[in-house]
Amino acid sequence: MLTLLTSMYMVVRAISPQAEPIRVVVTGAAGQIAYSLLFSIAKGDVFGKDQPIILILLDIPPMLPVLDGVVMELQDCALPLLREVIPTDKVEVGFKDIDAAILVGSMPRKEGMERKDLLKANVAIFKTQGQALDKYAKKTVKVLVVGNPANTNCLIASKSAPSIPKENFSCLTRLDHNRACSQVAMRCGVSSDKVKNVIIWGNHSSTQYPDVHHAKVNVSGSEVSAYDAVKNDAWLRGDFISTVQLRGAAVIKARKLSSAMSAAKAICDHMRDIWFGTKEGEFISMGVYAAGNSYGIPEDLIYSFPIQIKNKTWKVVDGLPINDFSRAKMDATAAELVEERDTAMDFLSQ
Ligand code: NAX
Repeated sequence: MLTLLTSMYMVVRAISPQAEPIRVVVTGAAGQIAYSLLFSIAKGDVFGKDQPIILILLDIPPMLPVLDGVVMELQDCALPLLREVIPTDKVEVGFKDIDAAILVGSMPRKEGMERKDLLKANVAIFKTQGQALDKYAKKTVKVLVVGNPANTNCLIASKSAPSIPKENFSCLTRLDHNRACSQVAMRCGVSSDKVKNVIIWGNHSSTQYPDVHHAKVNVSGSEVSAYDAVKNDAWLRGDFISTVQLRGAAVIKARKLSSAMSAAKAICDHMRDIWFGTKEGEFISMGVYAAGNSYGIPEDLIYSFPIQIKNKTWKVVDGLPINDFSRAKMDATAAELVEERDTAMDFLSQ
């Protein structure tokens, strides 16, 4: 009976018209990450190869002429899934009926700018965008915050959108996760897909804690712990951690521009996992709402945890043993987030 139903479903699917388009907004759409990202989204790498898309590109008014150029290029790609591209500087247009929001645009740190002033400017941006999500987006919208400080910006957006479940908001630490996978893979002389279950704990900042105590590496067909595969505990507890923590700064130093290609790839990985789920037995890292019941992390933060996703719903992978070395680092990054949140909340209430 089940086989019959499955084959009937496949026939209906084969002859039915393509799915309704979904509406996806990317903010900061005239910027460098978006330039690497939009093509992948529009060609089906994130939401599926048979999912038509309406792309909405949101940026600030001075960037509208640049957005026109991006629109022309997307049109010139002649991508069958791309049904419409809408450039705008208005949140009421940008967030109308959207299914997914990728919030890349934020206020960059300018020369001589204090950390507090940067936070203040970003609270204003993410409050406005959160309110617009609340008012105009579908209640099922999945929101990914990339613009820095990503964790706190995500928290502010979520607090400003009380009608959308907190669980629908997440922030990007997948780039850090991918960096950690790649470092271990290169060290072991294997491809990066042979490394799984690394964890980025905490803030997307230099206090983040890249942890491989639960990671596995497939070496010549057999799975071993990352510590056994690397065979160099000093490196794993020292240079490995600082390399991942400071990778963004190293890219800026070399390229004179911040990570864009790798950030775009990580955004695609993150959103695709939300849409289609994580692989069986594997977990990834993303910043999610901490409810105060996982690993002793204080509540009301957006904190990066090991995460599994099924049916567009994430859960923290709980119960992993944590040693003293890890505990101290997980707490240090949480403390930074608490301080950032408290400062941001002062600005939010002003
Ligand atoms: P760009 O400066 O190239 O682009 C940012 C774009 O955002 C600009 O076009 C700007 O006009 C726009 N923007 C500013 N305020 C806006 C607003 N209120 N509404 C809509 N658009 C607005 O920066 P890019 O290299 O693309 O980086 C974007 C953000 O990603 C930065 O905040 C950066 O720090 C952050 N990153 C976060 C990462 C993460 O892992 N969470 C990694 C990569 C990246 O560093």
